[in-house]
Amino acid sequence: MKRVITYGTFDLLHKGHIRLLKRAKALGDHLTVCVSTDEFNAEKGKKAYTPYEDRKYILQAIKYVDEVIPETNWDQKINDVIENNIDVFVMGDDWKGKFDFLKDYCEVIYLPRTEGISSTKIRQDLGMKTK
Ligand code: C2G
Repeated sequence: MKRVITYGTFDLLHKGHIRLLKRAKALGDHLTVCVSTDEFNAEKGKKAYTPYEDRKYILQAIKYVDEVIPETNWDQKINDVIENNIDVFVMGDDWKGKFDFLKDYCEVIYLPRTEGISSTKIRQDLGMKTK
């Protein structure tokens, strides 16, 4: 059972998120998604439109997603990888290199982002605040 993990806010869910989750799941048999809590998003300087519980509920409905756990800080990844017996850590390549320290614990893969879409672009196009 090859176990994969990925992290994110997954606000205003769009095709870029789904393509990331689909490709992440294809790398193994089980995908855990670690979703930023509203409090952690504030630390990231982001304010999600959709509250954590709803972002979790939405992700749990996606066929590529097997488990959803909270991301509450920047420093939990090594422990998450060990505790969840993770084989592969996956992120979009806007994060390329940022999590290479995990290579001591699991495979680290950065996947090309989906061009032309982002939660920020959606907010801008809708005339919403982007932060
Ligand atoms: N993504 C993508 N293509 C897009 C937009 C996003 O592949 N057009 C990917 C990102 O690279 C990321 C995932 O979808 O791997 C989730 O994106 P965000 O919700 O924006 O996540 P982020 O705020 O970058 O949080 O500890 C890591 C952070 O929690 C990552």
